[in-house]
Amino acid sequence: MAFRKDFLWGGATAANQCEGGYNEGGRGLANVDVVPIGKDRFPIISGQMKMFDFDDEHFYPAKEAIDMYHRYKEDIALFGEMGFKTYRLSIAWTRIFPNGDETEPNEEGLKFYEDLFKECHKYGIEPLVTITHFDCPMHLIKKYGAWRSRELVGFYENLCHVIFNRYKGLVKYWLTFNEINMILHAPFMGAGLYFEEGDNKEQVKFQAAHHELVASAIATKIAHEVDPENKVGCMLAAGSNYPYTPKPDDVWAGKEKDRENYFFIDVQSRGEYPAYALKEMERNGIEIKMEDGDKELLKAHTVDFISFSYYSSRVATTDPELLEQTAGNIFASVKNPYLEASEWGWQIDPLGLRITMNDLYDRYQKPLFIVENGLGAVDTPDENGYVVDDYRIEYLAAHLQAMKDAVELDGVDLLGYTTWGCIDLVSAGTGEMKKRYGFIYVDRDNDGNGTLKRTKKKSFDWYKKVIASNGEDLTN
Ligand code: P53
Repeated sequence: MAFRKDFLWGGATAANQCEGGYNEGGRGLANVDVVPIGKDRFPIISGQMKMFDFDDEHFYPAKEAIDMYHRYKEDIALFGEMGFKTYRLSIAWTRIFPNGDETEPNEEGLKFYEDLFKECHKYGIEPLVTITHFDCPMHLIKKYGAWRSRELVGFYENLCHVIFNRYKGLVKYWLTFNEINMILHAPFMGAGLYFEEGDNKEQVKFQAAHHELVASAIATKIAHEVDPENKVGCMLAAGSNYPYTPKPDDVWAGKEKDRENYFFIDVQSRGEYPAYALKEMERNGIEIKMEDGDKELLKAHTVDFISFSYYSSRVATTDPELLEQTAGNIFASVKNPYLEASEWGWQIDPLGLRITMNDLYDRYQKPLFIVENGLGAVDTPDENGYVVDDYRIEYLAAHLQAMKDAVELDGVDLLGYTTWGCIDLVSAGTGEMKKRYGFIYVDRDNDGNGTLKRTKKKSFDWYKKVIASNGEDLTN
């Protein structure tokens, strides 16, 4: 048997990509609400173009998303039918603290998630909760400049106090920041950061990252104090870097690229800034302002497990001619000539998952949790809404086989696996509905048309069988 008996099979979503109900239940506005679909999306998410509110020219897919705010019971019932042991979701910060800096939380928001968690437990589903999945209250962005300000640490701490106490006994698995390394690639979407004239962008990003890292350690501390049963994880947008050639310069480039990502997890898991990062910051004139006690906090409250998303491996080179980017991905990467790509240009590499798992396990020696993996593809439903998504089954089966190899042959300790977008939802990178990951089809298009009706795809029954066999039966 490859997987532990209590292996946490499931699926993952994020509040702003599925809930909708953006102005209901007292909810405040967040960065993730005001990122439109279309050509301005990338300049906005990367902090080059300012968008602080809705305008009439753009369409904002997160406003209604797939309306899970009103339909979560139906959706969780379907997850239960597939046999999910866990459901990864995120809390919308602005449902709990609409502005972010209030002293008292919004009861309606708290109640919404309490009901949702109880609904999960009805089906024996353990919630896995991301405290922030890219979202930052708009008010905190306008008033404090988001995570560039130290004050955000205190507001995040308040949020943690409230949710850990309120959901004690209902939630045991927590992730502090989704894809914490995304702050480097999509600073507005990832952390509410935008830049002013004359800003040293790297300085701003790394100072903001320090605030998130401290906030993450404080969250871990409080989680353990409130309930020793709580398990807290960091979350990395992972995918190991391959050197383009055996040329030592390319190998070195790969190592540097990996370290760009590992930096965050090194702090969260080993509890201190790694020497290579300190040296590099020194060379680049980046100075992290720390407060007394920060270093001790980071050291004392490291994470219990390492979670990550994996969609693809990456390639590094020093050859400028090859620095062509793979299309449709926030992470610029060099094309790997040995791999096929998805319709969005994301290169498909199941063995890369095994490599990535081994790299992370070798480095941290803590249990891993794969909290995102999947294929974004165009689905064509028949007249009954049924989708024959053999391509998705094929992608997932190959990745599950690689994951099994990492556990069975390499001895990696793995807590669970949640596929990304187990129900179709809005794409974070592009804002499209058309880029679907789900086992459950949602009738909605890029422009917001559709009945929002849910239908099972072929992969629904396949994944059900995978879970029932605890990963033994991967056949289509
Ligand atoms: P979409 C880029 C690269 C790796 C992970 O992405 C990424 C992104 C953002 O596009 O984000 C994670 O929706 C993220 C999810 C996101 C998912 O990957 O662009 O945690 O919110 O939806 C897939 O296809």
